[in-house]
Amino acid sequence: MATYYQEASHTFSEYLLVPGLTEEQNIPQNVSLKTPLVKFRKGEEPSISLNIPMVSAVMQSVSGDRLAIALAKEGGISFIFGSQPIADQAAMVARVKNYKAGYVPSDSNVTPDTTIAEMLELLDKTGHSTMAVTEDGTANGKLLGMITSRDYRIGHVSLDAKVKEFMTPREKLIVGRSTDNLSTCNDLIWEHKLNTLPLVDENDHLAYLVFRKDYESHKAHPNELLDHEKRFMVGAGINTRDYEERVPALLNAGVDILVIDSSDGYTCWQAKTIHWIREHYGDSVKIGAGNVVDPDGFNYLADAGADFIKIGIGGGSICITRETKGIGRGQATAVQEVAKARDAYFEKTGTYIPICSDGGIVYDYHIILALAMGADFVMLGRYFSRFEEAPGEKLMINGSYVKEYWGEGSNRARNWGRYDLGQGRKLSFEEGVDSYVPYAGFLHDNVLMTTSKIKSTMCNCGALDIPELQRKARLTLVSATSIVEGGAHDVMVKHKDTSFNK
Ligand code: RVP
Repeated sequence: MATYYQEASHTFSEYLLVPGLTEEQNIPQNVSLKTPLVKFRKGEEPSISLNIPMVSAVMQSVSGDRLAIALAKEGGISFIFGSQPIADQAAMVARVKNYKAGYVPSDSNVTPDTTIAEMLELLDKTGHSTMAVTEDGTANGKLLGMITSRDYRIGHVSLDAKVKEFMTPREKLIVGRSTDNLSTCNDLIWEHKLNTLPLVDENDHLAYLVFRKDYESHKAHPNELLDHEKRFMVGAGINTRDYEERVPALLNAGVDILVIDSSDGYTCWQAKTIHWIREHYGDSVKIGAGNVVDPDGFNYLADAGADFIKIGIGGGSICITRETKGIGRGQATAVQEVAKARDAYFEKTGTYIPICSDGGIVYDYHIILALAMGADFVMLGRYFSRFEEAPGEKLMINGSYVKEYWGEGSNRARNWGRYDLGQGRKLSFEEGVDSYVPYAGFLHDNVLMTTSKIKSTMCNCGALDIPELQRKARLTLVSATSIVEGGAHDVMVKHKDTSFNK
């Protein structure tokens, strides 16, 4: 006979936190959101931790290289989508890894013999008026000078004139060494009142440009998630089919962590994929697995060797898996059950495996509920898809800006590998939709707001970090009527809030 769970499964909106004692030290400035990303042994430190408990979904409409850089700046990590050719995904990873915070490869380069007309054409294309003048006109050629819009006056110079007549020649330039750290660069920028500092290698070839404004931005991001070479960290999604080719290519591009991307991860194919990685790379390659919704799924992937485990089936905003296939579980219940299994596994083996609540975060407060219920971090799709840095198109619909957001199981993404159960990559039926979400501006401003709400609630619960929140949290299920009571009620609201994140 089938097994029946006695309790209904619940979602986040059905819970609230009951505040605990707030003491003097419980102020947002003292709260740490640092959280483990990969498994670790009792008493040891994880080899990778996040500085904020937020990662971006393995989706075409969410995790491209631009969003990955913006999120790493804030202390989280993106998993670059795997539903694209291996070379394209590896190139995206490489772009994140090559983006050195504060050090910019010069993208507008000319030679001394470039004409002013050609230079203006380049300016039009890149929008950058500060150009490096190199021997061969490349970003890493021998540096011969710099030219900026202050060096020539349009309308007063002949378009046939050459760059060399107006540039600041190399001997008059202040330059730094490619090995200089940012604070040395910043000292030079201030000392010589520069806007741009070129950095050269031992052969006087151009390596990077450091801009005054970028140094200031670096200072404004104290949570940056950096590897030991001070490059941004980035993850990538893989599938259980082409990993023998995909994994080496991603590692070659510098990826920091992988995740097997699937709607149902309780499968022998996930175990096989992890075993293959362990066989070829030992523990040096970090790999997450999932998704699961119960202790059996968790224990299976834990025993297979996963470094973190993702929870969630059918809760995603664009996901129709529950409707099409009838599988899934209320996200809050799934997190609670898997958290119990994770704690039991830790007790039994001494290994702590972080868990990630994936999908179904609608309001910011859902994030803190997921954390309080035991998640170490959350994965978000819709949330990030609304931002300027997300790959979707920004459009004006009925007078408001929106971004496109589509599921990996939609006909648009055609990521059938994520959903197939061994039958091959072909269209069976859609498990996701194509949609619009309200445009919400830049990632930085939104993440700052979200994390400040999380910190504030943690103060209400008397918690200074996530483990303390998990120990102290007291959660209560709420009735349908009290959910109504939670919103504005019995008043005529003047300005209806149309934003999705409260
Ligand atoms: P959400 O944040 O609620 O938008 O959910 C994002 C999650 O939804 C993803 O991380 C993934 O687990 C799931 N997803 C992605 N595509 C689809 C689909 O097409 N069904 N579902």
